[in-house]
Amino acid sequence: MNAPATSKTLGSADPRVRLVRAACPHDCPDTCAMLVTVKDGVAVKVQGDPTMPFTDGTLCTKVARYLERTYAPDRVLHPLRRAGPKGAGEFRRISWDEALDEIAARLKALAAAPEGPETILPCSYAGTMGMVQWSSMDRRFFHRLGASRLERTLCSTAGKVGIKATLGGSVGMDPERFADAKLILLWGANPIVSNLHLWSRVQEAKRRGARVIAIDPYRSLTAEKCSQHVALMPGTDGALALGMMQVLVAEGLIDRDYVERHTLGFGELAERLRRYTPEWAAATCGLSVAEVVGLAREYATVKPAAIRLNYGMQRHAGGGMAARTVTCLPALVGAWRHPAGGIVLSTADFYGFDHAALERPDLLGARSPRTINHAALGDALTSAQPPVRALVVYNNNPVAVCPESSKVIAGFSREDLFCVVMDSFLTDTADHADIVLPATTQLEHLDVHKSYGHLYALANNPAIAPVGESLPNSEVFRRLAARMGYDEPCFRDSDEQLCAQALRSASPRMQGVDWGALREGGWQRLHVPERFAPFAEGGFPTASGKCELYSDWLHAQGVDPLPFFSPPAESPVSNPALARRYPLAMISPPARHFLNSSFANLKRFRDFEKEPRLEMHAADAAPRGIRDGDRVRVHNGRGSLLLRARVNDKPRPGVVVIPSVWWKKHAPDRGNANNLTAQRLADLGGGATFYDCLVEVEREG
Ligand SMILES: Nc1nc2c(c(=O)[nH]1)N[C@H]1C(S)=C(S)[C@@H](COP(=O)(O)OP(=O)(O)OC[C@H]3O[C@@H](n4cnc5c(=O)[nH]c(N)nc54)[C@H](O)[C@@H]3O)O[C@H]1N2
Ligand SMILES: Nc1nc2c(c(=O)[nH]1)N[C@H]1C(S)=C(S)[C@@H](COP(=O)(O)OP(=O)(O)OC[C@H]3O[C@@H](n4cnc5c(=O)[nH]c(N)nc54)[C@H](O)[C@@H]3O)O[C@H]1N2
Ligand SMILES: [Mo]
Repeated sequence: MNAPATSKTLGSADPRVRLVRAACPHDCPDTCAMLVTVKDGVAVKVQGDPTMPFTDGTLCTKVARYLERTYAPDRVLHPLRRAGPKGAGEFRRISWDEALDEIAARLKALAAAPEGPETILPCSYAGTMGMVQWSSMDRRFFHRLGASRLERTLCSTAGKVGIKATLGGSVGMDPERFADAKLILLWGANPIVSNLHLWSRVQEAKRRGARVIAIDPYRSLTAEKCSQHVALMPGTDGALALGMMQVLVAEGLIDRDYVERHTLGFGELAERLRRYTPEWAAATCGLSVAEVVGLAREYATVKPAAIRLNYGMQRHAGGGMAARTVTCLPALVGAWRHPAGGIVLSTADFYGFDHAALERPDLLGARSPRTINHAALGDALTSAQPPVRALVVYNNNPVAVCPESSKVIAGFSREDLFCVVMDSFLTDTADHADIVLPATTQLEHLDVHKSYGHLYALANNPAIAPVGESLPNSEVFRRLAARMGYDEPCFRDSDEQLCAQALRSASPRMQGVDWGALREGGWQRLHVPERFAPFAEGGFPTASGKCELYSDWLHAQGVDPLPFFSPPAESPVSNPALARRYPLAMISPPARHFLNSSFANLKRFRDFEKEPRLEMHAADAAPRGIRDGDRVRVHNGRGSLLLRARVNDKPRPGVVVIPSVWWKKHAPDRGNANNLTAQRLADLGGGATFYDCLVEVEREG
């Protein structure tokens, strides 16, 4: 355990007051640098670090109130053992020794049984993004054990693989440069809600005369403030990009020089584009031909042009190919030439953190345990062979966030499944646990962070001692490893050592980023120029070094090497019979005051969001006799859900929106949007397809 540490550079006149440099742990591209004021051992204030350029002194409404989370009255303070039926959330207090002894005994017995350790599954995701608490000692533990491996596909893998095909990795333009762009496309992105510090850059660009266009089926808070809103049908982004590309080629709007020097396969792409007319694209997307053609012309002629692609557009069956296709656009018009031009979905691969050192996959030895896809956890828990017999959940609330809840809940309700949940709160998932272990929040543990939305590394110093008996994830796995008899030295590494290991890297961009300095200063920019134009002279991290319009890498995986339109799985075109029964496309993007399902337990944030709601267009509400404020039942073949209807014309016709992710136990009928979503996987990366979901809506009562 690490003693709370203070940065020497942050002195205070009052000896009882300390200022601690910290980092926001949440799964958000902004990864803010925070300053925590501590008085007499109690955290009394959190604020955005004014010296950190991307954070620029501000935090979002949720994290500005992080103290309410840390000191919430409903924090789990002690280990607990189940004292009622699964799901009832009835527990009694036990000691850490009792809890860890029992867990180790159960895991040992399963590992020694004929089916072996594959019947054990770690189940973790993005509750915290710090390297130590997210993926270090835990991974070492499960690798050593030989447990089933979890493919963590809930969020981004389809898009990640899609852009890897085109650009070579999760790289792109520097989000800090958006302020200098003259045209900004917010493509499947709602930065006011989910990427607030990028929005400040977009506003700055607007003040300097830039046009900002939202491409989104929903008139989000962001779309409302844009110069133009292109409201396409969900899952049709690939078609829009293909139609735009045909216009670029047909009208001679291509940057020939850039394309010749820095792309691969333009000839083949141009040939492919013949089938994708703007008329076809408009019909497929539910747009006018003028919108498609106008967007293409503006994109090619206004420079510099920046695209913020975000994960909303890849939660569909064709999401991977859609992300790959949109990502071809900047090279065609030479947008990469300028630091404020190009596209960015994620900046994660600019970092060279040493994940192998943290996670130690070598501890598997020659074993190659099965993998289980997180997006199909419901199926895994109800039908995998050999069955999953023990589940260790941390940084994750799968009962609320995984698709097709009926199956997920059936799995978690199995009496023969031994389930451990490590969390700071009694979530929907914890209610199903046999043993609950209290987890520290970010103010109570040490960590080191990268970001997927800027180019800085951050340190998180613990500001206060753990609340109650809570422990960091890393410490729980350290103690479990000792009980299992794992005597490799790596199981005794401290959190401090783990942070240093994460940063030990030969990557040129990590030059000068060192744990001692980072811990002291809180944040450091990667070794990249201030006005960074990563691909102005090509140099993409693909096999060819070029932007791959034609991808041998995809071809080798049996995927079409050229961009093509891969439609949603649930749409009138791909499944007309289903669309007749369930004619509305449902999406469930982030609610502004929740962070996935985090913060949704705190009354303040629920009050901001009021109640679980379904937003719809009058053109869909009227024929169903639904008026604003009515109670409605949303349903499909997978489930049903009771909500309050908001008839506000924000979703385009044909689309309904359920801001998410509510805890089920706070909803009128103990359900949330994932009662309706499907476990079907996306075309690339095995990604989840939360927004590929047809439903019908009826007035209730
Ligand atoms: N406040 C808040 N911030 C968050 C989160 C949160 O829960 N709350 N979650 C964090 C996480 S984990 C992530 S991954 C990011 C997500 O960040 P984003 O990817 O920005 O999030 P989404 O809201 O899923 O998607 C943004 C927009 O995409 C639209 N959209 C949905 N389907 C489509 C489509 O097919 N095409 C197009 N063009 N648009 C579509 C939605 O209507 C939404 O307005 O945000 C992070 N930030
Ligand atoms: N319908 C629908 N479903 C979705 C989405 C959607 O848009 N619509 N979005 C999807 C996306 S993009 C994502 S990323 C996933 C996110 O799903 P999750 O990764 O499960 O994220 P959270 O809901 O924030 O829950 C994480 C849990 O981790 C806990 N936690 C936080 N820090 C720590 C820690 O240090 N230690 C331990 N032990 N626990 C900790 C929190 O208290 C919280 O209960 O949800 C997905 N589900
Ligand atoms: Mo996510």
